[in-house]
Amino acid sequence: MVNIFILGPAGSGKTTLTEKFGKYLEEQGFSVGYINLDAAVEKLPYCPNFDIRNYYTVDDVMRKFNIGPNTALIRSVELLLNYKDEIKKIANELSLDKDYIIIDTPGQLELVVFHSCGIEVLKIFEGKSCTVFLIPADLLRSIRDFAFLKLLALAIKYRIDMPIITVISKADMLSCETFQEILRRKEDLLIEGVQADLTLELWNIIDKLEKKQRIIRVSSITGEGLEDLHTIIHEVFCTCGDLT
Ligand SMILES: Nc1nc2c(ncn2[C@@H]2O[C@H](COP(=O)(O)OP(=O)(O)OP(=O)(O)O)[C@@H](O)[C@H]2O)c(=O)[nH]1
Ligand SMILES: [Mg+2]
Repeated sequence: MVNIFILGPAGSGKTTLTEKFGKYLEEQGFSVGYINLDAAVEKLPYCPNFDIRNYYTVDDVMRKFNIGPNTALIRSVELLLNYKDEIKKIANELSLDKDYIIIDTPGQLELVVFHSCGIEVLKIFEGKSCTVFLIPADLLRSIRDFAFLKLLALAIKYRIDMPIITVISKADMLSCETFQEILRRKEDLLIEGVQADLTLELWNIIDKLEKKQRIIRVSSITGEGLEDLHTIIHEVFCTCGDLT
């Protein structure tokens, strides 16, 4: 059994991928459990085995504490820890008969990774765990965008201390050719200027520190990359651990 946390910037396609990837795994004959930790989501495309909204929603939090939406989002992640036992109970039950548990995380990435309570929530889940970090294709316009988001993925890996698989989500919005073209524009980094120098340095750090992982492109619309994603999750836990 593997816990798969779906993490990424707001709107990067976490909830949609939770449903599509889960369905893909089920079609391959695996059994899948679904957990929703996002108290702000209105509608879910999948039927969760655990849904934090059965305990509270962000609207409830705003009303109860008389606070604005942004503070309520922070409070709603802190409140997850009050339901630690409930989450643990369901996760343990699911781990008995599921091959995978997919965990859909709150929209705002920073709530999960900046706040220590977010990290504690991830630790509620026992056993093998990995994170799928989504870099949405619509945020990728230049090599600098890519360098920045890869660096963020690396910082998150450092922060959560768990294998992290970096994936380009919404791949249908960025053709392979355009993406390759963006990568080829590494030469742009040589253009004089502080930003360019910095980007080059950052890129070197990424190359040096990041365990090499082939780039996976996934689309929940076309189904592209779902098989690759499954393969790489398997590779994370196989003895070779080679993700190149
Ligand atoms: N083109 C395209 N759009 C997608 C894909 N996946 C999701 N979307 C769209 O992106 C928007 C956000 O998708 P969600 O799955 O709600 O993203 P999220 O990361 O869960 O969003 P938050 O939880 O609010 O941060 C929706 O309009 C989706 O229809 C994809 O693979 N391709
Ligand atoms: Mg979502």
